[in-house]
Amino acid sequence: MDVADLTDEDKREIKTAYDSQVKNGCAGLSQKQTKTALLRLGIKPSAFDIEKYWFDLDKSEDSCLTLQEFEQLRCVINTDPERVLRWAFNKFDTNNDGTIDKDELKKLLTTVYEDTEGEWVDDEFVNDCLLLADGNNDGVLQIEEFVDMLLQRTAGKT
Ligand SMILES: [Ca+2]
Ligand SMILES: [Ca+2]
Repeated sequence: MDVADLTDEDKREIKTAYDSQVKNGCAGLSQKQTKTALLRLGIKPSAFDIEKYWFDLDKSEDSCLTLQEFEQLRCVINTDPERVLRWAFNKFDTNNDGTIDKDELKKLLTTVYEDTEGEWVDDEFVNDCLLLADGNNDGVLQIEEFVDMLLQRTAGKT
């Protein structure tokens, strides 16, 4: 979808959601507020959609999203989950060896599940995910294994 395809009503809804999250004295939406505003529009962003959008716009993490940018995000979100996941894979492959190992996977799952307290993304959980997704049994995730794992999860399959 393109911004030009939005109806006046779409734009009103988007503006209402945007305005509901903008705090006094701030020039726009933080990542967290953007997520809340999208949820108000009935859109559930994946853990990486918003981060990647910030990255694409070349914004720093604490910079804010304008209404115009929020409209664009509304149009491009959820269009290409695989591309977003491939981006996330490279981001979390911190030692750049082309695979996600256990430590990298743990950080990634913590982000996916927003479990900053480490409440239930523990070593056992990470091991289970790795076992399930590791199709060729080499103990690390290749990009295809990783994309399959998360796309299946978001599609609600087992
Ligand atoms: Ca790696
Ligand atoms: Ca593997």
